[in-house]
Amino acid sequence: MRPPKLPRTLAVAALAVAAAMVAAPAQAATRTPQAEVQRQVDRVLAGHPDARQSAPGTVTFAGGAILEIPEAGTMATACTAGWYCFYADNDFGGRKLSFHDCGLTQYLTNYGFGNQTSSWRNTSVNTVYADDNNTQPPTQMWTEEPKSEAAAVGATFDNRADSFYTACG
Ligand SMILES: [Ca+2]
Repeated sequence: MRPPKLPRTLAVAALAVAAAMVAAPAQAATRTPQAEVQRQVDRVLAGHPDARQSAPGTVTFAGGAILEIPEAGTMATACTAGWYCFYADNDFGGRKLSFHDCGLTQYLTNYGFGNQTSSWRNTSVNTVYADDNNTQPPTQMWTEEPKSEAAAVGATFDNRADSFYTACG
């Protein structure tokens, strides 16, 4: 399979994430759900020196994006008003990655979220265009109109989004 064409900085970030995953220490046989979430948070932080943990299960990145990792069997908190959110699972489940800026292209791959998105919610006035960068040229997939949502992006586009452009509303 052809590797995604990404700027060099993205490739470096992806390598850092991969290295952090390989370097993860052996795990105890049992752990609490909270400890499991913290382990995942630590893994994300290891690959993103500019990021910080802003709450339990929550990482705020230097650019302002926020990743929330819910405990197994639970949902992430609601998508903050005025923001737009990508979810790793259908029905707004799993990890949630939130943004609120507009007028630029951003890469989900910078946040370990490439080929992950299965549902989304846009509570902002902006319009978001999701792309798959694993195709040449990139494939424009779905459009997130202001104040709209999709509990499932559908089989064709599931786990394919790599980047998005946000038009200011
Ligand atoms: Ca997914």
